[in-house]
Amino acid sequence: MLTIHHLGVSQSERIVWLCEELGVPYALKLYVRDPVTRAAPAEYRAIHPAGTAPVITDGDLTLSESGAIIEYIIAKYGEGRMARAPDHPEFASYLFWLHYANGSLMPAIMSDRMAAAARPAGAPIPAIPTRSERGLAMVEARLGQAPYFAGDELTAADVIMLFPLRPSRLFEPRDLTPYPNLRAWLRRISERPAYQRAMGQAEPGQPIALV
Ligand SMILES: N[C@@H](CCC(=O)N[C@@H](CS)C(=O)NCC(=O)O)C(=O)O
Repeated sequence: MLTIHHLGVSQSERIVWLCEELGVPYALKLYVRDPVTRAAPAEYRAIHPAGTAPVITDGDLTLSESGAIIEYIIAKYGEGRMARAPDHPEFASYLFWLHYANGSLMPAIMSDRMAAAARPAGAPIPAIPTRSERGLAMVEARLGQAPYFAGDELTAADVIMLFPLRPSRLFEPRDLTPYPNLRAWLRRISERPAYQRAMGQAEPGQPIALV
């Protein structure tokens, strides 16, 4: 059976949610971050040399990295669900958002955070939109065209995009008032029974509503 090694408040939430959406059976093992450094505990780092969440084990396989895990589960257990095949009109959109989430948006958010932390107090904020602001503008435009990133139905592209877009407990709260389409997407996800089940198990006691 698939085991999801879930580090509290981390990107491994994605994998729990994906399995709940697909109805793939899994065992969930919970790990707690160091309360001071927020790092994964030694027990977690011992599972895979990358030392980061998520990690899954499946028989003899131990796999790290959100995108790889998502593609593995979709290919092995998805039976064509939650993905877009090459002959689907949304195939390219599916690929774009599936890779944009961790390839560009997450690093952009992290580098904006670091730039803000390094800026001397009172220093002017650059007037040009940062990469993450441009990313949010793209997200808002896309979700104005379709309810989900790859069209009419939820796919793995939505699953991977959620973590950098949630007004998160990890990132600074962001005012989403200028992004009504993004807020509607977050609301749609919060209402999904599979998402509610996933969060109930991965983060018991935490609020489920995303907006
Ligand atoms: N690109 C990696 C990023 C993994 C990552 O940075 N995970 C964070 C949790 S959100 C983590 O493990 N932090 C704890 C640590 O580095 O000790 C992925 O998507 O799997």
